[in-house]
Amino acid sequence: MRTAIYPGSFDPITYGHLDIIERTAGIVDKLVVAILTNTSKKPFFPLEDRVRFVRECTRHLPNVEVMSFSGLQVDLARELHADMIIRGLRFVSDFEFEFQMASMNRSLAPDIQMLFMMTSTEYSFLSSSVVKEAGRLGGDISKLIPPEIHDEVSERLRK
Ligand code: COD
Repeated sequence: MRTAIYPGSFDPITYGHLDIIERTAGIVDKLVVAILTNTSKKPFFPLEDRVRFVRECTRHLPNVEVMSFSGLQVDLARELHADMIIRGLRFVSDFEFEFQMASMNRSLAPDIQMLFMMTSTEYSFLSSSVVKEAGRLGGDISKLIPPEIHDEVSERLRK
């Protein structure tokens, strides 16, 4: 059985994340979306909301589980007996960050593979940060985040 973890902040989940989740779920037996408890990015949405949002948006995917985690992603991968860690790539700037993180992970846990999935063209500009900025300023974010969470996220960003 092939298990992958997809760690991230998901603050909030976007169509870009969901695209990576759906495509990965199609090639592994089990995918665990792992949401970091304390991120250096100081999340806008509390952890329990970020977890709930991802759960609501992935209900249609029977082999996807959602959980929170703290500590190192490689330790979580070991704990769950995962074979690989999935990350998404958009820009060259993503590559620099991801390469550094993958190299660090490799030195900590050489047995766990890092797999990178290239963004779909239509989501190449999309990040949780642009969703938050556009939403805060009253922009239409309905094409950026799934309908399951759209109303709640928009309303909270506008407040
Ligand atoms: N298209 C494709 N991929 C995307 C898109 C998109 N539109 N949007 C986001 N992604 C990808 C990102 O590139 C990333 O791979 C993933 O989705 C998650 O993105 P975010 O922004 O939600 O999450 P990050 O990058 O802030 O998550 C960072 C972690 C929480 C994973 C990281 O800090 C972590 O694991 N920390 C724990 C300590 C650790 O193990 N550090 C690494 C070794 S020292």
